[in-house]
Amino acid sequence: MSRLIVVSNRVGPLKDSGKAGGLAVALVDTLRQTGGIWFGWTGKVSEEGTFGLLHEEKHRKVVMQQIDITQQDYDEFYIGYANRTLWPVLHYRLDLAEFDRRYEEGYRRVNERFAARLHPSIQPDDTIWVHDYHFFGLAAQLRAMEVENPIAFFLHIPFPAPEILAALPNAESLVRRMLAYDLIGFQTERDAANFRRFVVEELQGEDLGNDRVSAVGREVIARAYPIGIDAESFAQFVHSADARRHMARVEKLLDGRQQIIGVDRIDYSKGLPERFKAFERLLEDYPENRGQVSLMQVAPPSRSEVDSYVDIRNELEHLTGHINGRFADLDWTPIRFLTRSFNRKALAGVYRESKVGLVTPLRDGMNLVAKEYVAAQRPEDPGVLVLSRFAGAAERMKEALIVNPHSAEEVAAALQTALTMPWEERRERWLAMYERICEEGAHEWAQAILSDLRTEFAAYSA
Ligand code: ADQ
Repeated sequence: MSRLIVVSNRVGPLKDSGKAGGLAVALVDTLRQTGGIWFGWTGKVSEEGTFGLLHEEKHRKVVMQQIDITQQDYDEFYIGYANRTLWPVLHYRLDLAEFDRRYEEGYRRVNERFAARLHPSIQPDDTIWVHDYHFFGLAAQLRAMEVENPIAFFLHIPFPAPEILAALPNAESLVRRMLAYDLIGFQTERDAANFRRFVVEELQGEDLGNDRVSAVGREVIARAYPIGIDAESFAQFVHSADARRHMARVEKLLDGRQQIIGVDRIDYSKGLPERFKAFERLLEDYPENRGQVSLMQVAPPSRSEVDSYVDIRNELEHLTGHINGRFADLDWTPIRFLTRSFNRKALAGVYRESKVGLVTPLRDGMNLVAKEYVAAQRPEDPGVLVLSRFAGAAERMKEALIVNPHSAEEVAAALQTALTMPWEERRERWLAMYERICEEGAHEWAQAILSDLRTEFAAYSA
């Protein structure tokens, strides 16, 4: 099998420190099978930027290569185009999107520079796999440098309907450049279909069937590959000392009451204010839960350089104060809002002690918290997942209680159903989801993409 090169904005860690997410572990394992390179940004800003030192670290057949970017790249490419333009547009939030020519130019410049720095490491037989919205243009830049290797792309976030994407001033040229990839993977069938529709409708391309489209002299596969987690390992975390310590703390805190858990980065796509209001609605519409059920929301801040992220944190603090002020009692706090992160083992313990997993993004590529919550449950007494229909995860987790996160009334009713669900039904729903997430794990996901890419490419070049 040919050597693999993975490119993503942030890389690693190469060694499983217990902090690495399932995705990082799956990618490192995949890289180890063939040997390879994981290429990306150091996370640091320096004067030389992409012209500076190539930081290299090797561990068991995998080389991690990273470069800095300049302050200007950081402002225009990372904070600018990636987080202020693409992230909101791809999450259907045109109201929050900022369009600025400098961001667009910064994005193109950084894609070009990353391609130029990666180029000397590429050998003729390598397979290349690029990740996420930071690098839509990377393959086009590599092709311009006469790289003919098979190149796959995977988009971790949604790909919106063409009617939404068309609002992006350079949408057509962005998608045209994406056609330089050989295979483009999406989280859901809907995302893949949106992409194919864009190619047909906006680029006058052709739908060739079997997830293929052609336009501008290129033919690509645009197919859904829903990302998974290593569910069995995550389930094992609950037996760790860290998990047990956290379970004991939560148990003591709850003292026989029930807990609903939410775990998300603070991000407007995650529907957090709507979630808090739905919990308030639960206490209004079903007063028997007052004093009995609390919501724990674990939400570490992210992207604080972007105003809308600061606004949402302020709004959440305000809502927590309002709801707690309205309902709290001597020995019961309705909402616990924790702006910190936990290691993955501790998190598994917190999920397990929570009767309901509440995952209500307004839009989400997949949402791995939904899968982690299911993996961490007690088989003999599982909790219930309440899941937004707008999370990619909802496409294959139909046994969750599926809700419209914009309706406080509907989410409150689903929470009440979850809190009172009989054991047989809880167990049946949980088992169906658990079995499926075990079958559709992170390794299977990576293998499916790479095997389709290699098969296609072999057929094409024969
Ligand atoms: P994210 O938007 O980051 O990922 P998600 O899929 O939920 O969303 O993954 C978040 C991860 O961070 C989970 O593994 C979760 O456990 C962890 N996490 C969140 N808060 C935490 C905390 N306080 N402490 C510890 N860990 C925490 C993007 C896309 C998603 C897509 C993933 C993977 O937006 O839609 O599912 O990539 O493709």
